[in-house]
Amino acid sequence: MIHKIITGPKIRGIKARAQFAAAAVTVLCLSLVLTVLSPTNLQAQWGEGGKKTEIKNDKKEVPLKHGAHRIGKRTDPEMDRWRDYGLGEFIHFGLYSILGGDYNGMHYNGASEWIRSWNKLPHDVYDNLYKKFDPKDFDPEAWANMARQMGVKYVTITTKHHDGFCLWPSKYSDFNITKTPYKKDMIGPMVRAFDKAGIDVYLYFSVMDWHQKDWRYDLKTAADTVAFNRFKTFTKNQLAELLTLYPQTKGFWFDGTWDNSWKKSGAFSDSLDQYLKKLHPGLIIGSRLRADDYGNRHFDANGHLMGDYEQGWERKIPKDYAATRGNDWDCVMTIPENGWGYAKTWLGHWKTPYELIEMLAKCVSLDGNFVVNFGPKGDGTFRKKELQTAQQIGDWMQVNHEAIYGAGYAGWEKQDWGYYTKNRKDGKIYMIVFNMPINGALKVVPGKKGHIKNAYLLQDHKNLKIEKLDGNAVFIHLEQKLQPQPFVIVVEATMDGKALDTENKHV
Ligand code: FHN
Repeated sequence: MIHKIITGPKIRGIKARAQFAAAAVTVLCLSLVLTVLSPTNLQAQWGEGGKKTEIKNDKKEVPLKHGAHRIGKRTDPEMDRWRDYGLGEFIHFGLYSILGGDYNGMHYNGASEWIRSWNKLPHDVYDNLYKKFDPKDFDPEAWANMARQMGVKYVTITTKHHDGFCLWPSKYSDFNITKTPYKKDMIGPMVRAFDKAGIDVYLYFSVMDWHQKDWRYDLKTAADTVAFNRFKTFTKNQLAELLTLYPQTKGFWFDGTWDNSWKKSGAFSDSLDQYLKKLHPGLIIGSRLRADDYGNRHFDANGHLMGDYEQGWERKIPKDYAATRGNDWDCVMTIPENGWGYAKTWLGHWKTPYELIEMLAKCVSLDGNFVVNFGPKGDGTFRKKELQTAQQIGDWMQVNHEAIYGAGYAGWEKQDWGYYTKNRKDGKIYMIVFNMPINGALKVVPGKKGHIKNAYLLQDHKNLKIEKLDGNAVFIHLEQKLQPQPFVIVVEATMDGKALDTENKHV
């Protein structure tokens, strides 16, 4: 455009030419200033220590109609509450729970909830499983109780997985629970039981729906587009239905949004996001729902998060704070290696409660929530191993929850003994210790201006000896032999650069 202004019009007369040149230079300078100062050209870089530095980026932002709605975190009370959860529970329950990964004496090696896609199991056999769906021993209060004892603050329930089977009486699909021998709604009683137990409820919803004839993986023909438009309306109706039936819902956990058909529907998913939030103010939706104008998911073409938190951490945890890009995020984790629905046989390694607690500590230390998945059996009860895992996590949380709830990234230099977390409100620092050094001395290097004032064990509030090292680093000495389980030390520190007399201090 500037090029056009300079070379385009024919200018007569010296004065006019001089005026024009001056105007062109002004336009050029202004646009340069705007380009450099525009927020789109100042990007945040996240480094260890939680330092956010603005870096200049000459790359121009791509204009988008359906990009991120916001740069930076949501700051409303609903999202603050989400951020403080720390620990969550995921539940995968559906028709696949009946088979438990086995069919006709054969074992399916994939995740059991995907068994319908196995070429050894005919689709019509799977789709008729609803005739056998009768979780007689389902007790929503018992499910909520187990979650409460485990110490979870939120639960995500599968309302409909990829197979399209609805655990609620949807008037938009016949493939729903009322057609089963069980007949009754399962989602309502679950929502109410969890809500009563003080656990926030999120609804898992798979957009991809293998049962709907209008579902398409891609849109290659005009007929595909027509069918998929019907599918979009169906999806929107089901979601509105869920919010109407279960107003306690705090958010949706979307899945099955990776196919081209959905990636080409960025305008629709954008409007759907806005529609649902209007219908249900405060609703929380992660980054799996939307696609931008170019089909990018999670992050738009300019690298901005499209959603209220990043939802890409499935069975993996960011390696450090920089990898989180300073966003809200959650990690969803299976207890066996892979597989979310019930599998009669857990092949391979299954994570121990302490392994899961270490993952929880790592997630919270990096400002994320950690969500452990459970796959109840077809009769509606949990396998023993899952009950024991929940119980042991709960026992640990009972003593140490202070280091998890309302806590996040501390910004102190990571040490090999474990993870720091920091309470967002009072700034208390927690050390969650997993690897005890042989000399019983835990090195702590607080941020530049930090000075350790006091340290005590969370489990019994016994004060610990602090030994001063170089600079403001210290050793915290454990003088008692602790159980071989993760424990927490609470650290009180000043962060204003003022040193306190802590040398060899027994407090
Ligand atoms: O395919 C699903 C899988 O079955 C499970 O529901 C997980 C949970 O995060 N999500 C999908 C894959 O991303």
